Parts: sequence; structure tokens; C-alpha cells
Amino acid sequence: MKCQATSSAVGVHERKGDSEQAATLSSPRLRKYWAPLSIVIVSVLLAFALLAVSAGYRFTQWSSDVPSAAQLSLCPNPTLRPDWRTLGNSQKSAYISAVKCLQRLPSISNNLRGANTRFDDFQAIHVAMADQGQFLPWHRRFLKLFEVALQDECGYEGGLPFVLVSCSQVAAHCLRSYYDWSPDIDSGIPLAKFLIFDAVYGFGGNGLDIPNYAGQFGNLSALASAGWLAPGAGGGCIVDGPFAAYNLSVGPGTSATNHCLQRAFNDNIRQFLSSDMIKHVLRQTTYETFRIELEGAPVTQTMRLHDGGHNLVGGEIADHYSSPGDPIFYLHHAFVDKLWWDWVGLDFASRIDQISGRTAVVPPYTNVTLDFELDTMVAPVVAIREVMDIRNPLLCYTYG
Ligand SMILES: [Cu+2]
Repeated sequence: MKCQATSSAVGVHERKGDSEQAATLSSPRLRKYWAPLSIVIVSVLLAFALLAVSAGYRFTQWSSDVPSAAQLSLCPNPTLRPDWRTLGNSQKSAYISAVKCLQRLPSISNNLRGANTRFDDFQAIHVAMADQGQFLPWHRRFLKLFEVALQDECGYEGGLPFVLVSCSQVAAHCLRSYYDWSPDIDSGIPLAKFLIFDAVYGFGGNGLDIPNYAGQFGNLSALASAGWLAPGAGGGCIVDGPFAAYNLSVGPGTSATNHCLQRAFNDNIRQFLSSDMIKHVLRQTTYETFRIELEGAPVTQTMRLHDGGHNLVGGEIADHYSSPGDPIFYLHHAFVDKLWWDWVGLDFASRIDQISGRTAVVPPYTNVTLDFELDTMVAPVVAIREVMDIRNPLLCYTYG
């Protein structure tokens, strides 16, 4: 009863003036009850404050389309994969030196498909697994293993560079403006003059031109016979740049023979790598149409960005199996991987879990799910769901 009376009194006094309230609270009897009551009031206020903060946190978390890494417990310091064109000459040299380092280190894959070096190991893995159908997630896992090898075994401090993307022109959410390949494609500069083919700070140029040469890989004649596009010049061994002297022992195709790195530039294919093609693929509204419009033939009747990049350079990189024999493969596939991440970012909530496609290129196959396990032969298998977000600690990179 005392408590009720006291509470009532406090209630009454609260409606009085400040001076009268202060005088009332100074009474010894009320001070006795005011102390524990103030604790209750402060506790209630604290509880409301915590609720407000909590509600505010939830609002912050979902107010942005793409949750931040901290909010999702993702890796705090992702490796930045830069546009090749944004690198200074010393950075370009560092990357090329790291690739050449892998080309000197001995294979650890027990002579898988004729591999002699660590660089060959990755090419051999691709030869063995190229008929798997999980196109985008498998290559994401594969590229990360290559990036880690560059860093851990050859001291490379950066992330895997990429080429061929026009960040500022094609994705509204992408605020950075980098010098990239697609303006060159759009402007009509001959392929041979693209900076990525520089003999010193690039990957070297075209293969030796051999008139009427069908190509060691058959891809030149295949292109012509398919009625797609006339073959370009080149086709023989590259004659300059840091990889001209490297002896490939994996490939061509599924064979394992010693051969040089070949290229066959084809300017007729540049139309498939324009900024319009990038806009086209990013406009797709489902993963199913996105992956098809990105990957290209044989599902599509004409080339798309992925197969267009392979065939633009031609030679070894145009081979379905042994394409990683050309170091440009990794930059091109980083570009393809970036497009996937860009596309997800345009509608993150609905696209981060979207996957489709077959488990293999040829029968027997089933439809892939997020639980399908990716096998790279040399690393633990991981479920596709583990490579959906590039900020996952397993991957831990981002694109510049
Ligand atoms: Cu490819």
C-alpha cells in the first residue's frame, strides 16, 4: 500500500512546478523510495534505448541492397582485383614476374596431363575438368586457386588483374572510372595495338602470321567453316613478350606435347566485346539467361563476351581444354567473373542465391544446385553456395 500511495504522490508531484517538485523530493521519506524507483525508471529508459538502437541497426542492415561485409561476417580485408589498365608499369611487371615464377616452379600435380611446372598444373586441371558444366562457379574457384598460388608461392602482393570491362559505362552502381578495353573495341584501334599486348609491360603480341594456316588447334578453320567469321592473321608462335620462350607441355587440346604459345588475332570478333554487349548481358533478369548470354556458343548461335574474348586472341586460348596455356586466360576469366558479380550487385537480394545450368557439358548430367560440389582436383571440394559471394572468407576478394 505504501508503494501505491508513494507512486500516486510522485505522479501528482510530477504535474507540479519544478521548485515544488524539488522540495517534495527532498523529503526524507520520499527520498527513501525515490532511490529504488529511479533505478527502475533508468532501467526502463535504457531498455527503450537498446530497442531503438537495435531497430536502427536492423534498418541500416537492410536499407542497402548489398549488405556490408561486416554485417555478414565476411572477410574484412578482401584482395582488390584491379583493371589491368589501372596498373602502373612496375605493377604490371610484378604480375608478369609472378606468372613467370609459376612457370619456373616444379609441378606438384604428379605429372597431371604432362604438367612440368606450377603454371602447367593449372592448365592441366582445366584440361581435365573442362567438360564440367558449372561454368561460372567452377572458374571462380579455379581462379582463386591461381591467385593464391601467385601470392603464396611467388610473392605477388596484388590481386588477379582483369581486362575487358567498362565499369563506368555499363553499371550504374559502379562509381569508378577506369581505362578499359571496351573503348578500344568501340573506337576501332587494331587489336595488335592494345596495351595488353605490349611486348614489355604486357603479354606480347600476335602469333607469327602463316598464310592459309588452319591453326594447330583447328579453331581458325572451324570459325570459317561455321560461317561465323573469316579468320584473322597470325596462327603461329608468338614472337615477342615475356612468354614467347615458354615451352608448353600441356595441350594442345587434350594432348600433352611440347609446343609454343600460339595466337591468332581476329579483329572480326571485336563486335562481340563491345560495351553494348556488356550492357546486353547485364540487362538479363535471370541467372539462366545471364549465364547463357555471357558464355555464348554452342548454346547461342553467335559469340558472346566469354567465347568472344577467347576467340579474339585465338590460338591456345581459343581451345576449349588447354586455353589456360595463354596467361591472358586468367585476366579474361577475371573479367567474366566480375561481370557475374556486377550482375548480382544490380539486384543483390534476389540474385545472390540464383544458380542454374547442368552439372556437365555432355550427358549424363543433372541440374546444378547450390549444394553441388565443385571439384578442382587439387583442392578440397566446396559447394557452389560457398562461392556465390566473393567476400566469403574462402574467396575474399573484390573488384576495383
Ligand atoms: Cu573460358
